[in-house]
Amino acid sequence: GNGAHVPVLVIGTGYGGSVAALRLAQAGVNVHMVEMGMAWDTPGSDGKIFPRITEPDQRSFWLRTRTKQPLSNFLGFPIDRNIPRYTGILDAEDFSGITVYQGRGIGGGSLVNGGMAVTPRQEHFGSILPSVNAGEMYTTYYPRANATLGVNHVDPAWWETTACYQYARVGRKHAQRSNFPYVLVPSVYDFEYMKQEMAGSVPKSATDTELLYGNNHGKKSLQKTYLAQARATGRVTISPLHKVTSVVPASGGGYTITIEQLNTNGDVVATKTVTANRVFFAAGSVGTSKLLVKLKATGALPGLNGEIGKGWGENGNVMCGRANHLWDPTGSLQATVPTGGIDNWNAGGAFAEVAPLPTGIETWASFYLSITNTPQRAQFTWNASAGRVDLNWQTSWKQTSINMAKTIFDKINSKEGTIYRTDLFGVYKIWGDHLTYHPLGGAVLNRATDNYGRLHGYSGLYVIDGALIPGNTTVNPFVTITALAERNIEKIIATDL
Ligand code: FAE
Repeated sequence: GNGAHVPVLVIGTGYGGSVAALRLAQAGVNVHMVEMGMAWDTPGSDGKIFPRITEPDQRSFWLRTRTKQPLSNFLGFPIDRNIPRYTGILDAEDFSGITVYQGRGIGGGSLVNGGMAVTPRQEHFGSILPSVNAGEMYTTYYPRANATLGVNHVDPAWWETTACYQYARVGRKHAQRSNFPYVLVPSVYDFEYMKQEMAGSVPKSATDTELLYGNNHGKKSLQKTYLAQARATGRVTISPLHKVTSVVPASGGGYTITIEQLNTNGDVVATKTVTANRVFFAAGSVGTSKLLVKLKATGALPGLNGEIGKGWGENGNVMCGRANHLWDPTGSLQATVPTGGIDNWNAGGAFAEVAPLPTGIETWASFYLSITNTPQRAQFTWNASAGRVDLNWQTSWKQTSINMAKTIFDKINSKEGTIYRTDLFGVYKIWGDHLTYHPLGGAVLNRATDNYGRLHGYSGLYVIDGALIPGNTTVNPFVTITALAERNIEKIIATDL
């Protein structure tokens, strides 16, 4: 409540925040978590908590009156539609050069993401987090993260035959015919549940176009893993629809946190202050960076160092589709959870996930989200006249990512005698170069913070989310965010409490 004092306040309930809350609670510390999004525990009028990808409604988007679907077009036609303004689950946050997609609600990105739970190859780890001991990560913290996240592997024999992964097998065939390795990747979607979906014995989720706006079954979001364990300790409370706007040193020690309570229209209905001995910034790369940049520039935390806001990258995300021949249908039933990728990282700088196009009809299209080794990094800055934080990313910077993705798809197209789809992101537009799903950086480890996420300039302030990672993880990021948080919180509990 207003005026309360808590030992630890965690801003945000995504991967970093959930790791911090669970491990602190297990160490006997009471934790309060503040989450700007909704709780996502109550069904809507259709009896479901989350809508399908094919039927976006008010639950789908954060405070928008029109959907902003990542795939904006089909057969060249725009598919966005008007929706009531609501504190929905997916935020398509627009900066001048890029739209950053993020989850909003208890569980953060785990509510909306594809569930691909990929540990980077150890040989690449030095390029991801150069100041972190790789040996410890691969023997202790990656295994701990994978176990607690409930990561599982698809049964290869089932994958080879099920109708819902025909699109993935077509993706593998084309990769291998061009001599690219195709790797099956682990997931937090329960593949035993998916088998039962296909057998017709349980309610369908991934095989009924659920993803992006939440999964009603099957996906082990943080609500079912870290946060369930955290709540079970009895030491963790969570306030949804509460947004942190300020953190300042308190006169008696610790910090005073200002929090706005929102209604589902996004209006501020109350402003509260709480004091805490320690504050963990876990609002995601964008959320944490925006807060820290504003607090430094406006004099709330002037002692933060000059690295705040720097080192932001988008994991080199770029999307594209290919048009297959009529003898290569990708299937009208496509599980929304991707299971594999094409690895051309060392030779071409690209790891391309073979993604679904769950339209319910045969499209003869293969669709891909590439993660690329682009060197481009952007910076968040305070725009005093507009009273907001800007990001200086340029859309043209995606050209390096496009070139890297082309090392895979130009070769496949030439081998198969096929072409790129031009109807998915507009009219005659091949590349989805306007967005990212993987924001990383802005308060980089060992620069804005020490080597364990302690913010320079203020004792008791920590960063513990994707903002710590300088822009790229070579693969999908949440396992690395989780593992790094496990490493850092272990050190912080051992030495700071
Ligand atoms: P995050 O999960 O974003 O959590 C931050 C939380 O803080 C959110 O719940 C915010 O609402 C909340 N918040 C922000 N500001 C405030 C504030 N001022 N006050 C209170 N609360 C606040 O951060 N990654 C993978 O590894 N595999 C995938 O298959 C995958 N697919 C994805 C698909 C989509 C569509 C999207 C959007 C992302 C995907 N990702 C995937 C990325 C992954 O979800 C993301 O890297 C992590 O969720 C980031 O974790 P953090 O803990 O940094």
